[in-house]
Amino acid sequence: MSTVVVDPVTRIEGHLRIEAETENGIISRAASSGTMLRGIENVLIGRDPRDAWAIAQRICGVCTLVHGIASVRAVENALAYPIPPNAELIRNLMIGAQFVHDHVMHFYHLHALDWVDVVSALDADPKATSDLQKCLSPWHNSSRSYFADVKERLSGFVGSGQLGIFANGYWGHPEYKLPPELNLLAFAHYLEALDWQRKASRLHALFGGKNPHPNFIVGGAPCALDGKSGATALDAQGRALVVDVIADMRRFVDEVYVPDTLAIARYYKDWARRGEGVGNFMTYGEFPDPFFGADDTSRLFVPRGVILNRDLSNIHPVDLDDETQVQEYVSHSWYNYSGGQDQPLHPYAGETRPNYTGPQPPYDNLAMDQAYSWLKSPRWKGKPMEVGPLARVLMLYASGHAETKALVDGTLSQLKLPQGALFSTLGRIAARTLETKLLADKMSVWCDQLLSNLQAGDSRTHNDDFFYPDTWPTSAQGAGYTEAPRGALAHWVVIEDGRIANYQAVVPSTWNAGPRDAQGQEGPYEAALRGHRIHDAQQPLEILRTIHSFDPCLACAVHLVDPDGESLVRVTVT
Ligand code: NFE
Ligand code: MG
Repeated sequence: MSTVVVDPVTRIEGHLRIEAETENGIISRAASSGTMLRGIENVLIGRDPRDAWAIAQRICGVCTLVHGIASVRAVENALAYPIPPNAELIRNLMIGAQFVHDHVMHFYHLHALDWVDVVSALDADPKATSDLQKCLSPWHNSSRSYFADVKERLSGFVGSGQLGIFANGYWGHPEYKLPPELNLLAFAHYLEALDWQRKASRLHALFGGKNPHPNFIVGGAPCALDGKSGATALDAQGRALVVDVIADMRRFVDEVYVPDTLAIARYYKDWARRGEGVGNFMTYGEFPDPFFGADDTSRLFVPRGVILNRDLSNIHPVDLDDETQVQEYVSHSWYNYSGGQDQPLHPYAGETRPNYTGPQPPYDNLAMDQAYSWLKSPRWKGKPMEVGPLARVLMLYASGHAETKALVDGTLSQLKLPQGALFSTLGRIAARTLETKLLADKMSVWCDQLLSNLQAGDSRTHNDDFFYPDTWPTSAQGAGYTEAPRGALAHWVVIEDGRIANYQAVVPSTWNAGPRDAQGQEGPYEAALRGHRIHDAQQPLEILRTIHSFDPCLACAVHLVDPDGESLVRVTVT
């Protein structure tokens, strides 16, 4: 047996170590370890719950808005404080924009280089690349001279010997299968996506004042639409910009992201049989009907539920207040629980008490039967759950959403793959692309609704009802959910005498990247790695492909900073 260690995994947010034990080159078991501690949950205790969103949002700089949303919803849920339809629409638009921005960035900047060999692009013929682009979509950057120019820029990089952000790739690895022209085309779009995302961010700045970390408010959205309070983001110019930004997002998704995903997937169909994972999927759901509000979870655009053992014929209901459903274990985590290490806790009663028990860095290997991660192990009714784009697309598909069915079935038939191919590394990537298409289109609908509300004279964006702590119950608790790009996210808040008595966030990357539980059940990353054949242990590209397909964010997952924490920068093989 040998062990492949990837530490840190790069092109993610935060600090992740993967250890994979291999027998004859095949992974027999793996450990996923979050190696840095941060402390946001504990920072929130004792504060005014109306301020929690601003602090909670600092959990992450990637999914910058989702913790703000989960936080204001938790407080609104606890204090039964409804918000007006326009606020719901603005939140839907902001969450939608986060998805589209985040997924495109993940595909091109964090994941593409696992599949696209940048150095091979130097062998591409610009004319053939131009023909390929014209065949894939009507995207405007398609001329021979455009691709000749991109190739020139790339050879400047390589020729200078300074690959910069492209250094340390496993270029030339035999698992790279794309022809040079597709490599060049994808590289061109890598650069274009950097520019595109700058404009996409403006939607958050318009509604929330800034990006990253737009502003929120408990009880609504913090922007005026009536113009009474002076300047408003949504004056005629602002409205035109929102429409323009959404059109720009949709064009890039339709003409670049979707066709690129399909074109690349054709060469990697064997990845539809790798990286299956735990086979259980969970969504909290997202995008409330603006007229019914977030508490009416029967009307969410992405439904709430659980799929067990890949059985799409049965959706199990999820209740965030039921203390027997969502629970976190710390049996293999560097935390203490006051009631016993193997006794899982529901987040209302959750505890965040760091307890590092070693090994002392630098260490060679983790002991998988002991504590080995700063992540907890969340479980739903005791079972590990995969969350994220695949879970959401499966939930839409299983609940009969016509557009999703058409998109998924169309994609499978174009790639000549069976439905079972969805449960894989490739399925996860395709699901992310398809949900981006669904949501970018949906954003136009929410935008139209918002503009017609305004036209009809409803410009309310927040609840003006009396909302001061002396009107609150002495004690209250609430759960605020959202779907973050990486999956189901919720915050649980307990309020006593107007202050936060307990605050717990259970985060998508914790669901996916968490360690084993008291029963020894693996988390989704760990399960997904089992069975991978590693072609070259010095270049563990296969591990990166499957781990990146989940889009890890360890800043989110641990959300606790150890000033003395060291991280090891190495890839080792023992
Ligand atoms: Ni930091 Fe996050 C998303 C959240 S991942 S990126 O999406 O919540 O766990
Ligand atoms: Mg937590």
